[in-house]
Amino acid sequence: MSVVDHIWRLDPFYPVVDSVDWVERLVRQGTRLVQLRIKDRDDETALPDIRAALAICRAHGADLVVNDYWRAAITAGADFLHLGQGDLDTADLAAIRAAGMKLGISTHDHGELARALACEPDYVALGPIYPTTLKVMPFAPQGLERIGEWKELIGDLPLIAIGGITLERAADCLSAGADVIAMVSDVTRHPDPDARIKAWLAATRPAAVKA
Ligand code: 3NM
Repeated sequence: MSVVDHIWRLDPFYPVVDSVDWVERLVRQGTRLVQLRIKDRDDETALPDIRAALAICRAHGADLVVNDYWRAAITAGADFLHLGQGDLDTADLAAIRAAGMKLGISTHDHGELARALACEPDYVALGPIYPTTLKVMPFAPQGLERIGEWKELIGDLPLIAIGGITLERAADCLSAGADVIAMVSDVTRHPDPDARIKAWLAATRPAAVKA
């Protein structure tokens, strides 16, 4: 698959959620790209949820990205995997590639970017762009300029921006060079998540067409 195909395939609205219920709620409304980020399980206990989320996404024509649990992702036949830098210590990249999965990797500084690029990922995530309340982070907010710098460094690889991004901040991140906006709380902790999902979808359609 060429880089252009990647850009076409990755939707600019990329919510990250921790349950199959959230995946279903999102894709039923038209979300095209969603990450299942389940915490504190192992491959065996995560597998049923990964299978269920994958089936729901496929039924709705959406792409599911599995965070971590690469063995379960291979077993389930997932198409996309996301790994953090810590996950890279133990992941078998050759097995992941042999399974035909596309790979996204989190980065927070130049050293992590170099390590990620050496893995020949299919996308690179940069965070946290703004302060995030969701995850304890040893990294200061990157800011918008860093998005542009990362985009120059990674060239045509899709760049995912994450961390403290709200719908109101999304346009700035896209203008700065991000191809895709990932978020957790702006959707899942919103007082009216369904309305927020609709608003995100409406706001990101032009970006999807433009890409
Ligand atoms: N990864 P919210 S920031 C899961 O910087 C995650 O790699 C990050 O949550 C990174 O949209 C983050 O609520 C949390 O700020 C994003």
